[in-house]
Amino acid sequence: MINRNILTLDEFTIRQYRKIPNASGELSALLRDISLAAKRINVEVNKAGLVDILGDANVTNVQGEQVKKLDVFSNNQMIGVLKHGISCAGIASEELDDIVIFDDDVSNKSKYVVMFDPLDGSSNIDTNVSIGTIFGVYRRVSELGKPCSVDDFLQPGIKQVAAGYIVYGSSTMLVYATRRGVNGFTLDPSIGEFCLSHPDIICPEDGKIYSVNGGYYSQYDTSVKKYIDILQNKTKENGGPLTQRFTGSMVADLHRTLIKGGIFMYPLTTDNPNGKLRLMYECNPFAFIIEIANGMALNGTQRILDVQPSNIHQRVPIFIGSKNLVKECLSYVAEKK
Ligand code: P6P
Repeated sequence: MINRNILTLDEFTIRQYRKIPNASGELSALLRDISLAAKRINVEVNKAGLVDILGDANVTNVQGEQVKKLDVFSNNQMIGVLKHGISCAGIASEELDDIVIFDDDVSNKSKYVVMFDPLDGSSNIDTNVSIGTIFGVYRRVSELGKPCSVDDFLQPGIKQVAAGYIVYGSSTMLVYATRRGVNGFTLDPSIGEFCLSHPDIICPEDGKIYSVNGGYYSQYDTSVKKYIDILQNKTKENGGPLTQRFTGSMVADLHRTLIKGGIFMYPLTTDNPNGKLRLMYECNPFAFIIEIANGMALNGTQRILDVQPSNIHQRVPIFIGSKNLVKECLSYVAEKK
């Protein structure tokens, strides 16, 4: 029996808004816009096996990756709700080479810009593995009333006002963080609303799961190999034994890490000497969420959130999750530096 007294996402964000004097309500409206796009994406993701929305869109994105039709659909949904809302002056997307400046009277007065990966892990679409949407929200540094600019997007992750993700899995969940905390909302299809199911999420300080692509072991730096060996040889006496889980979908792996604890790693490899995962719309949002939830997120030498971006598509290595595991990791990985 579903408890009808559970707050919907809109009720929750409006209650948060009422606590903040002089708040404009734009952030509540922004999150509502994103949740609408998520519901529409969810419908298509859940029926991908039934209609001709599977497979490739016969285009490659700025990453040189084959774009799936659902990527294109999801990207268009995110842009549509943000462009026609009242809170966003422009966006950057994994799917687009350049930023999109909305440049209309309402958008130019909006306080925020949003960076997102509309459908991360999309290579897993055809095999029904959980995939997700990731977003980060920044207050503009450019003058309100005028079009936003690239400077609004090249801010370090610590400047995020909010960040979140939607995981399209056994259930569809929207998780978002502000500096007031991390909260998770599960989609109740019977009323078409995201409902508060995971209030005040905290990432456990320790964990029993490590998440890394073991197939690249030979390409990792010696210090990373050494740490992976340490993880594989933990016993009951020193916090083990650990389990390895790696789905190939960052949203799925990091949602598990946030809830159950553990460490997720995507280190440098010889194939990806700068790392594979993107700073602005994959690593920064999750680093913000995990830090607010009492976890840690590093690039091997510094906080992910302190990295000063030079371009919207730059990649970084990432070590993220339970505070004690990331600290232990750093003691090996930073040694190499
Ligand atoms: P690999 C998906 O393509 C993605 O960007 C992340 O979601 C995922 O964690 C990673 O790449 C998987 O990369 O090289 O292990 O297949």
